[in-house]
Amino acid sequence: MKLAVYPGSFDPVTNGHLDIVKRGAQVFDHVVVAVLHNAQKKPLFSVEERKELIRQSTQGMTNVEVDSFDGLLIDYVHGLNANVIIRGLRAVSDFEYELQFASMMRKLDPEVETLFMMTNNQYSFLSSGIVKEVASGGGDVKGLVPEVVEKAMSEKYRR
Ligand code: COD
Repeated sequence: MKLAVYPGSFDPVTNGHLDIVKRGAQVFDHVVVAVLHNAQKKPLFSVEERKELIRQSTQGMTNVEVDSFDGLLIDYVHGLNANVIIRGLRAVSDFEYELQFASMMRKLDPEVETLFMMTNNQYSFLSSGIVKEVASGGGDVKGLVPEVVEKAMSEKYRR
């Protein structure tokens, strides 16, 4: 079985992320969307909330599973017995970090391949950060995030 891990912060998941999940699920038998549990960062959504939002947004994608991890990604990938990591690429600005990321992964385990999928053009400007910025100011994020995320963000920012 060809298993791939799509790791990220997903705070929150956007339609850009979901496009990568959907396309990844067409290439691999099984895709695990893995949410980083990063105690140092102050996320808008807890890990459980982020996982639930991804679960609701990937309903119907039968070969997609949602999980979380902490510590090193490579250890998590080994624990799943996976050998592919999916990453999304938006613009040239992503390239430097992603090259560093993929090179470090190869150094840690040459058997694990980091595979890049180019963003869908309509989502090339989209990031969780920019979506939060707009939503926190009361702006319209319709079409940029799933409806469940739109609702969850408006509840967070209303408080
Ligand atoms: N279109 C296409 N792809 C997109 C879009 C979009 N609009 N938005 C985001 N993406 C891609 C990103 O490029 C990325 O590949 C992925 O989706 C997830 O994005 P984020 O922003 O939610 O998550 P990141 O990039 O912050 O995730 C970083 C990790 C959590 C994977 C990383 O920090 C990690 O693995 N940490 C654990 C510790 C570790 O092992 N570190 C060593 C890494 S070398």
